[in-house]
Amino acid sequence: MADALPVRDRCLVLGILNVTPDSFSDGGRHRRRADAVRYGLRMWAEGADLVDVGGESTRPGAARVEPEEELARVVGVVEDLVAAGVPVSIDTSRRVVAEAAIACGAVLVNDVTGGRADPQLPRLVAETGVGYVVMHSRGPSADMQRRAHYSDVVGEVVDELGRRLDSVHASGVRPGQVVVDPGLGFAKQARHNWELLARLDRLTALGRPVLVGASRKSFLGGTPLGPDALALDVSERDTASVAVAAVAAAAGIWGVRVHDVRHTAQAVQVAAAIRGARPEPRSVPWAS
Ligand code: PMM
Repeated sequence: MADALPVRDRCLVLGILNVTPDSFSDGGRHRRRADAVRYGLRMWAEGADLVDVGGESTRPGAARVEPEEELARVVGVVEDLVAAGVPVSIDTSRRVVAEAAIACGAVLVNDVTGGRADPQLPRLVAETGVGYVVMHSRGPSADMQRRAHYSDVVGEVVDELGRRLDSVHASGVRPGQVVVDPGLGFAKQARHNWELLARLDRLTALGRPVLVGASRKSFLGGTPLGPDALALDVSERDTASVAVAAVAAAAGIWGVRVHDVRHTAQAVQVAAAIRGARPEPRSVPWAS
């Protein structure tokens, strides 16, 4: 069984497709299967390398939905997108949902709990050989912001991700399957997100591909620019989101998870051109 982590010579773009009534930015927009599929196809046409389908909101304070409800939201959408030739990742922390999505052809599991919520999920990933995003978070979404206390956020996130990696490897997941993600906004205050973005090199030093999800998150709406501080509503954060994607891609990360695929696809190409023009070798530790 070959490990199937998608890799390109530039940062990948994962388009966000939340089939939920309550996600913070696109909740309620794609509740009907046909609408969700149409939107996924649009993102693919705009340059998404993967469409990341999720059926459970993880916004701070969100309550969990029943597994049957999550399944009903996502399975048909994954099925139709795969049938249309779109590479799909499934944003879930439940084995039962991931299993159904993989059976439909999903190639990546995006687990915001990094295997903490359902220990059976890493086992499934090991059995099937699909890619696996291990994201940093602390506790369930319902009360994660209470846990946003760090004396050294970068060091602690790197250590805690390292422990998650040890755990999923103990379940049989192979190193070549794994992507790590600092989990911006998950048990993080605004300044923690900025510090993590400033030290992406510490995350890439884990030796795994890195995914960053900053798109439209609230810390971008209050960018710390002193008297010029932005106070942007969620609908006004796409330019800041594209800026983060460009900077993160230039740092050599594997992928960005975004809402505005069209402009992000251009930004990652710009970053790839800059990286390609550098005199030093471009190799990244996880590709060797
Ligand atoms: N953020 C959200 C949901 N899933 N997955 C990963 N890997 N990284 C993230 O930062 C992340 C995620 C919350 O954002 P959304 O409500 O816009 O989907």
